[in-house]
Amino acid sequence: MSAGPRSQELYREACRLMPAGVNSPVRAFHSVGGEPIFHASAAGCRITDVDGRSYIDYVGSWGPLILGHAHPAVVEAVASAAARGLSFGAPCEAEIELARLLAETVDHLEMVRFVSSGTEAVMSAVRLARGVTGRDDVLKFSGCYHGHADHLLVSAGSGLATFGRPSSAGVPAAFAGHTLVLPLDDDTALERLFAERGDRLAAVLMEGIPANAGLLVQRQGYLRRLRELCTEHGVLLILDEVITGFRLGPGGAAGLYGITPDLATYGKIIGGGLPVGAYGGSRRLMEQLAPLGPVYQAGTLSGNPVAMAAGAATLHELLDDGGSAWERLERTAGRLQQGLGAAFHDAGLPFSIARAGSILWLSLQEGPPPRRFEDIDDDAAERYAALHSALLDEGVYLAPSAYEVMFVSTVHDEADIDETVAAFGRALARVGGEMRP
Ligand code: KE4
Repeated sequence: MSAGPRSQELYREACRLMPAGVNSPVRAFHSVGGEPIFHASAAGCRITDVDGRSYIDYVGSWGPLILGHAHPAVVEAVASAAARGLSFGAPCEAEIELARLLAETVDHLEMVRFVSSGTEAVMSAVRLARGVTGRDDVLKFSGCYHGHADHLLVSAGSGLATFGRPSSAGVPAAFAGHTLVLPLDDDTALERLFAERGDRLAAVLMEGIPANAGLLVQRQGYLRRLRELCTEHGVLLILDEVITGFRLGPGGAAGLYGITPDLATYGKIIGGGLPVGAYGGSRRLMEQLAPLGPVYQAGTLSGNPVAMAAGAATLHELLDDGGSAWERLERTAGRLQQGLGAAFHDAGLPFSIARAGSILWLSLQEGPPPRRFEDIDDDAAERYAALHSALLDEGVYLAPSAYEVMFVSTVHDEADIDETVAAFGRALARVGGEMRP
């Protein structure tokens, strides 16, 4: 599918002014081919592009829009807040309301600090962990993404427990030198690393459920052992819930797995579509932050009243009806998983669908969904590209990357799901031949 004429015209102008015409690389469609589609408006679960074409949306702005686009309660909260002032750079009641919603919902959040992105939240949580422990090294896992702070843009070195190598130009090797990288789901490698270096680790960073290289659902036993090892070695466990926070339920991945992190990071849903990130944990840890403690972090638009209002309205919609929102999400996403499974089965193609609540990932390879980045079939990305383009023709909008997930919202209904499944059937009939390994 090619973008419409107006979208193409805008893309040419965008490319003149912004690198690849985008403000975040994955949006450029480079891994799926074709040109990005310029969005004109969106409502509910549907997007309308600048050429008047509409699509059922499963990107949801990469996760924030659990209530769908332009939810009336969120739009009204934003408009009302904006009319009272767009930014103060000073304490305001809206910060208390969102902080209270987080602290009252998530047991391990005694205190939070708001920032303006998930990257800032994770970067700051790592600095806090280093400041509190006096240690420098941080462990992350290959395939996991925690934002674009220099020391976290690292890829696994060869072998197992290795110090990361910068995965981006502009990151000095020294900046990656305190970041260790392990493959996920490898008990032996984890035990060995803690035995050798546990007393030098400030923190372990783990996505609630790794969802940036497919959806790599981890074993509860693996996560519980990670928690034990952190406790044994005085290492802070930072659970990165930027995607999973309030996506999987009120307690996020921590609640789902029964894991209590020392610090947790949030973004996306807690901003309701506006720029909000947060990190939080015990009072003991959080009061090490400036101006009370020695760990510095700041931000001009941190706690922005309009963004706080969007986040609070979103969380109220999710929390106020006693959790039924997540029950609806489970039913809708389960229907989608079942329907897509049937469509791929009828097409005779290798696939598996990983799902955690309203997050789904199409793994276009033989066998069960991988738990480790290293087990993802490189060729699957090409197969995905053919499907992505064909689905655009059929009015379904998936992320322009084989490694990104699908998000279902509370406003996707059975008819939308059935329409999506039918679109997949038509798309697979057209491009299934290109997708065979
Ligand atoms: P932001 O700085 O993009 O708000 O958050 C960074 C981040 C941190 N932690 C996790 C687990 C994340 O998934 C992210 C950002 N997610 C990607 C998409 N999977 C953002 C989309 C993009 O980079 O354009």
